[in-house]
Amino acid sequence: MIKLNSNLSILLLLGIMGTVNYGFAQHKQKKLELWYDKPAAYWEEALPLGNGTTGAMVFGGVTKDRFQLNDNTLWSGEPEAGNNPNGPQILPSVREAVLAGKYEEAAALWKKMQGPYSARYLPMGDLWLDFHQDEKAVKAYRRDLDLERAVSTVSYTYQGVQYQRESFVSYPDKALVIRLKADRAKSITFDLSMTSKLKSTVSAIGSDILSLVGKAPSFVANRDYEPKQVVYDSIEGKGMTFEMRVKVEAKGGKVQQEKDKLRIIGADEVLLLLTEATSFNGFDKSPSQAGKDVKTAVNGLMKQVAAKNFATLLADHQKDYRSLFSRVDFELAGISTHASLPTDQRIMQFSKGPADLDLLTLYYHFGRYLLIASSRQGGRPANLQGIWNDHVQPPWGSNYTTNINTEMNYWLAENTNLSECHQPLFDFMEELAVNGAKTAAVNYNIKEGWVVHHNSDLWAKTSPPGGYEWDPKGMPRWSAWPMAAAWFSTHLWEHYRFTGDKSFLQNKAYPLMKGAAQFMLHWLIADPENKYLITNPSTSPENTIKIAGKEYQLTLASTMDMAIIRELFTAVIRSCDVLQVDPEFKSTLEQARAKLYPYQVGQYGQLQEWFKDWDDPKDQHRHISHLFGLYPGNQISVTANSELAAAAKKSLLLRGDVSTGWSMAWKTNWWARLQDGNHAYKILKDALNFIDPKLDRAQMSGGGAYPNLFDAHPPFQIDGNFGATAGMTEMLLQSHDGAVHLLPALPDEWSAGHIKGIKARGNFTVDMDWKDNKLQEARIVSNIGGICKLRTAMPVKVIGLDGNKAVRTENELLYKPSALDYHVVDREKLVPLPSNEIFEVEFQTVRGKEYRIIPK
Ligand code: FUC
Repeated sequence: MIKLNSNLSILLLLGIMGTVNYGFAQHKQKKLELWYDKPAAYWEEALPLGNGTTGAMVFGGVTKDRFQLNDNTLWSGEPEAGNNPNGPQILPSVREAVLAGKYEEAAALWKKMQGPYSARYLPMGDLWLDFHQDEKAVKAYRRDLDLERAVSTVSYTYQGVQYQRESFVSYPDKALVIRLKADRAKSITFDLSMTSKLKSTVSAIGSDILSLVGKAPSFVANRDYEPKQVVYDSIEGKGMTFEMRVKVEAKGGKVQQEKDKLRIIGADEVLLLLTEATSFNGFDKSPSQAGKDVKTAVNGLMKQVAAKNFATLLADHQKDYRSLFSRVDFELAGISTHASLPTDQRIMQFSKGPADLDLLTLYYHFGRYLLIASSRQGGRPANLQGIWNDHVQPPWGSNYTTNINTEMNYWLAENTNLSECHQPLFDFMEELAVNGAKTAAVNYNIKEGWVVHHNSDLWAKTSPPGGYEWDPKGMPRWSAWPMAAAWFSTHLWEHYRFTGDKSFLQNKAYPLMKGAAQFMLHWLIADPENKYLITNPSTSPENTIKIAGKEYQLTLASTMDMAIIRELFTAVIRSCDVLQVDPEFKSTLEQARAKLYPYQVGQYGQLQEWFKDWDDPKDQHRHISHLFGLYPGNQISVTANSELAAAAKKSLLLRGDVSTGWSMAWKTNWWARLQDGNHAYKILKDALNFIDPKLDRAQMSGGGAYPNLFDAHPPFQIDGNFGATAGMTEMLLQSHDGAVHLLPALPDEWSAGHIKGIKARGNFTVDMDWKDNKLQEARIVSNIGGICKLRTAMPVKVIGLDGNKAVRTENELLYKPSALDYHVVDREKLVPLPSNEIFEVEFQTVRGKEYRIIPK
């Protein structure tokens, strides 16, 4: 085993990099791979594979290898709406208490309106390969994840034989595929077994298949991640069933069945194929009463995958994966000081010297890799842990937490050219709209539109959640938040702005967006003291309001509420124009939007979080929800509403940089929007703070990266990975503000580099090269035509315009935020914004044509 804990060994390794011989091929270390010199001892060291449904964490063990497995439809429980018919009686008293300033009373009343917490996303099981080899006698061990191929490889030498195991999870063939090879015949011997933390039985089918049949609990009532006893529903049969099967195809040697194991003896090469199915049959169907036939499903899947040989399976997997991953290329020039180190050691070194820019671009690509692996068309959206979870009681249920986390999972979908991977969220919204219409009617007596609260699950739960089982009361400061349908709906509009897909807008997006807006029209109430429309009750997610030394959970008209509603109404109003529909509804929305309680700039020059200037300048809370309008919203920018941008900047400065993983990722995006590349970059660097998985550090501050580059809240939460990749893209390209802005927030230390294949609103594909911190050349492909307004830091020339006679029309996808009404307490307190010089050029594009942009 290679140990790299001394400078000498680092030098030795530097010497051999690029030519290490692993027997089967010269392994040339690749830029886009995560690699390690020892097996994973902790889950956060294992490497993730996935196809949007099946997730596998590869440990690469030598004595015993482990593939920890998930299926993203395996959740606890059954459909359970949790709606509360007492809501319409209670709501007026909550509102009255809020208006009277009796916030404690309001919070106590709200608790009576809460339903259950979400169901839990569950681990399916483990596949074990027991080699009985002595780890100490292993040489030249290497374990990697190649991001260009989505294949993990483990290789080592043992007693003079070179072994190699390659694994991948195929989207076209819906299976985990593992191939074991050795460079000497008859050398592959191991025991194959399966286990699950859930109730299960294992049996052999014929001589070459193992099957694990399991049952999910109805709910999990225990606060330990690994409860010793999982509570199953007392009603016989309730809860989901599942099965996973593994088939052995051995060349040479023999396969024997031994109780619930298969023993592979003296094979030359072995192929393992694993497929699985659950009885999940739709968000509104009981998986036990009206579930899918698991056996038939898993049989069908196995038949499909077993019909192909390894080479075909791999080729089909590569073709599918690369069609998404290879769209983008991103490199930063510079000396990568630690390029030769295993990835975990590289992360440890990251903060110590000049920045390892290649690690940063690896982290960037890893974000895209994870989205492709956890969110594919036809599947469920990525949850708090994507699709990878090893806990029976995962943190926060590994659910869909909707007050930031689920949305952040999709921030990179459009701008990093993975639009298709956004689809599972849109499909989920259609289910949420069905349940959310019932919650709106039952809980609030609102008969139009749909609502989603703080968290959801496989059953598309929409009711306001209560606490966990051990804290049945829950917290109104997160529960009283009916804003997720509205926020999700802005994703539909963004998808339209990036693709220009009118049929998507008309058929899928508009009905959902309209429903979310209808709910909000009913939810808003007139403030009795002035002309404004406000929300009541209202929270600013998970933060408390401190007034005269006391902390409260609920109030009215938080800045985030108003910003989300403004964003949604704008999107629906514009959709009405594009689709030429619903003129009356449009005008109702326009009138309502004009009356929304406006932004306030408070006493410290900060963007106010609350209805009144209650902001605590020492508050370091991870949620800074009042900056929604700066990002991901498109209301505040350096050029549009710049005083509000200055106030947002002050809020960010007050909150500080270091926080949980996802919070830092959000901050990266905000600083990018403020066009301060150096500050965005500083926070990115903080996000690569090494988090040791040995330490139990579940906490609300100080996130970073685990050895496998998974984002640490801590604990592991995938949103930080996605948010950081989105943020790096936002540093290099923006298009929310009426123009395609090239290199809007380039940090000084990223002096040279290139990025290719990223997307701007208006459906432009953008490539850029820069050097000495200046744009050298950009290439813009116009995928649907339309005017392109470009913004750059220097005057540029557009090449390729010749013969372009198309008529100029406004590009409705590239609009500027409208001017806003707002109030500033003291203009003297406003902090300055970067005064970067900006040049603009506008040209009509033709569909399918490429334009070159060079400095003048
Ligand atoms: C929200 C956040 C927490 C965590 C959880 C899943 O509640 O406030 O930090 O990310 O979601």
